[in-house]
Formats: sequence, C-alpha cells, structure tokens
Amino acid sequence: RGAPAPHLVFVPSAGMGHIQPFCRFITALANMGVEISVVTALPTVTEAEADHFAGLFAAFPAIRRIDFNLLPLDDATVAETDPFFLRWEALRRSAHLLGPLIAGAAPRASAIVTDVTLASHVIPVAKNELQIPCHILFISCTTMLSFLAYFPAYLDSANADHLVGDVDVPGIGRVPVDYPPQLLRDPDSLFTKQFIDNGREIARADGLLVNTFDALEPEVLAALRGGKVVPGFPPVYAVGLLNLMSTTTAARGDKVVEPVHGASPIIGWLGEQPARSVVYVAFGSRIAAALEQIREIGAGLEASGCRFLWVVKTTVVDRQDTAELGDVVGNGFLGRVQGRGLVTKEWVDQEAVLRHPAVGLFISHSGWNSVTESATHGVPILAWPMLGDQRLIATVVRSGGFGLWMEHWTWEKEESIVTGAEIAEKVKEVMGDEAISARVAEVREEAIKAVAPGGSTHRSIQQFLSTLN
Ligand code: BUP
Repeated sequence: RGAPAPHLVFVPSAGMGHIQPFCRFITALANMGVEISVVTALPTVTEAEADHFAGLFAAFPAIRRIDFNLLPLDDATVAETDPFFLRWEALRRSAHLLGPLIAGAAPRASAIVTDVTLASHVIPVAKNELQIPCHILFISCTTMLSFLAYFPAYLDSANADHLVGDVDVPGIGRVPVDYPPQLLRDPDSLFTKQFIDNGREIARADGLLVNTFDALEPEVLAALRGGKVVPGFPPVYAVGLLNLMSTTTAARGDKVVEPVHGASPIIGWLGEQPARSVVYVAFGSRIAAALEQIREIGAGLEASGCRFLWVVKTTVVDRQDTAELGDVVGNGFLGRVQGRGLVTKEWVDQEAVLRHPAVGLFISHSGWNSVTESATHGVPILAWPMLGDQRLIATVVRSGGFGLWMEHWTWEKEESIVTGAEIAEKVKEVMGDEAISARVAEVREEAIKAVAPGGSTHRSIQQFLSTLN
C-alpha cells in the first residue's frame, strides 16, 4: 500500500470566470485520485454557477460538499452595488468560520486551495489556525498575477493608496496606467481594498497554481519564479490549460463535467456551416454594451459578409434582460441576416461553440477563460477588452501572436463608438490572416503537449501533489 491520497479542501469564490476553472481543476484532480472537499456558499450569485456546482457533485459523488453559511454584510459595505464584489466581501468576512468547518473534515485536510479574491482571509485561517498549507488557484494570466504581486510594493514606493501612474514591474516591464483594472484608481473602492489586501497576502501562500502553461507565458513565469517580481515569492505551478486538463484526464477513463443542455440548436446550426467560416461574438456576462454600439456591431457583422453567432447582452449578469432581441439589434436586422447569422441573448455552452470546427474567429472581451478556451481550439481572437484584468489579458493575446487587440476600441466613452465599417474591415482582415491562424494552431499544439503525460503541466501538477501529505 502506498501513502494515502491527499485530501484537498477547495474554497472557491464567485463568478463563472472563477467557478469554471475551479471545477475544471477539481475534475482533473478527482480523476487523478485526489480526495476532495468543496466549501460551497449557497445560493450562488447566478444560476450558471449553481448549475456548475450541481454538475460537479453529480459527476463525482465522492467529492464532499461543505456548506458555508455566510454572515450578512453591514450597511457601509452594502453601498457597493457589484454583486460579485459583495459576495467576495461576504466570503472574506465569513472566512474565520472556516476553521472549525475544515478542522472537522475527515480524513484530515492536507491543504486548502482557495481563490485569489479570498487570499487575505483564507491564508491566515489555513496557516495560523489549521496549520496546513494554503495554495491559490489563480484564474487569470501570469501577467496579471505579476501585477497583483508587485502592486503593494509599487504603492509603498509611490507613497500612494491607489493606482496613480504607469507601473514598472521588475522583470516584466512597464504596465501603462490604463491597462490594470481601472477601479484601482479609486482608493475608496471595495475592489481596491480587496486587491491590495490579497496582493500583500499571496506572498505568504505555499504555492500559486496558475491556469497557464510554461510555453504560453515563458518570460513572465521565469521572472516570477526567479524572484524578480517579488523576492522570495512562493513556487508558481503552471497547471493549465484547465479546460484541456479536465478533459484529458477524463479521456483516460474517468469523468468530465459538462453542463447538460440537451441537443443545442446552436451546435446544430454550426454543424451546417463550412469549416472555419463563422465569427463567434461574445463579451462575457459583465459587459452590457450601449444600444448604439450593439447596432454598430450588427452593421459590422452584416457588412463583413461572414457567417456569425452573436451573443447579445443588454444587461449585466444579475439583472433580468427583458428587452426584445429584434428591438435591440434594430430594424429588420434579424430578417436580413437570416440563415447566415444567429443572434441570441441566452447563456451558450461557449466551450462547445469554440470546439466546433465551423468557428473561425472569436470577438471577445478577453476574459482569461474565454481566451484560453479559444486558443485550445485553435480559434484566433479579436480582443475587445473592457474592465478588470481584460486589458492585461489582451496584452498576452497580442504578444503571443494568436490574435489582435484593437487597443483603441473601448466601451467607456460615447464619443468612441467603434463603427460597423471598422469592425467589418477587421473581421475580414483577421479571418484571412494566415500568420495568426498558424500561430494559434501552434499554441493549441503546445497546450496539448503540456497536458499530456510528461508535459510541463502534467509535471507541475505532480510536483504540487508531491508537496502534500
Ligand atoms: Br457569458 C458565458 N457561456 O454564455 P471568462 C460564459 N461562459 O460558457 P470573465 C459560457 O464562462 P464574465 C456564456 O466559456 C468561460 O469559461 C465561458 O470566464 C463561460 O470571463 C466563463 O472568459 C467566463 O474568464 O468575465 O472575465 O470571468 O463574468 O464577464 O464572463
């Protein structure tokens, strides 16, 4: 008999961009024989998150669910309106309740794996109270991790409590002031406070598990691992790409968690389109474009002459979208594009779309999961970022050569509406760009190699597991 399997307790945060990679990593580890418990705060902010957890527990009955009842937030905090920042705050402020919950777990927990949004409060519980290691599963790119890790030192040197200018990240280079999350310019935002607290605390984590692979961001990984960004920084394990990792482990005989929506009319429609002919347009769940911009996107898709699948959102994730699609996209648009364009307001199984051979381009807000899903399936990206980490992620798309970032395409200002003519021109340009297609195909191959036995990701995960007992 060998040593007993390690028992990892996952403490995920909120938002599909966070829950999705957690479920993927858990799937991969469960398929590798690791014992797992998941701390779950119900109800979740969105239905998509609840569906995802339900899918995970249904596929892996051996995974234990530890219910986590959150404390209510006080009035001062409730002035914040973003439902995800509020949930992160509620999780942070309830974190001291985790000690007894996890101490009671059987077998004894080997380590905690938590989300970076909760780092400042969960790391002390693990290390001081439970005296077990605490790792962070970092769900964005390594460039973002470097910025987060260095930010507290930048503030100390600039004698500031918020972002005031360009940031020279040692070992990485200059990050212009408008690339990092713009909320950091506001010293009073809840986000700024959380970001600084978490940035300071991650240096005390036992390891950072990042959803990337060695060949995707080699220089940034080397700088972090070499202690150039923050001296003495914990080990950084590149454990991605997690969408591939979860399906690769499943291909060896176990399970994969896929949302169950039955036969999808969207996938059926894609099946009737020629290879690499469809432009997929989706900006995540947090970007509700102005009506005028939505109409210009429509005009651009129409003028491009390409087939397209377009997910239109007029409200952000937590609010009910009652607008009629036909009214949103404008006069007669749906009739004119019938047959060659599909427009929806619904949640789509994005990975299934990107995996489909008919898709040839992704116009994306460049969330890290979206970008890595696209690269995994060899689909070039036209990055149109807006908020949070999206601009820093767009720099990775640009420097990696597997897509374009239209840096002057913004969402913020009314006077900067991007015209349909410009969108059409760029769509045609990227659809015909052989260098980008060749590069994204190469990234896909590198990603597949990384997750295969003996590949860099596979070795990283083994190394991480070897630290547990
Ligand atoms: Br919307 C949407 N279907 O309709 P990111 C998202 N997703 O499968 P970030 C769907 O959610 P925001 C949908 O594939 C990805 O795995 C998508 O994560 C999936 O976005 C995940 O791309 C979204 O990292 O922003 O930055 O979290 O919350 O706006 O999607």
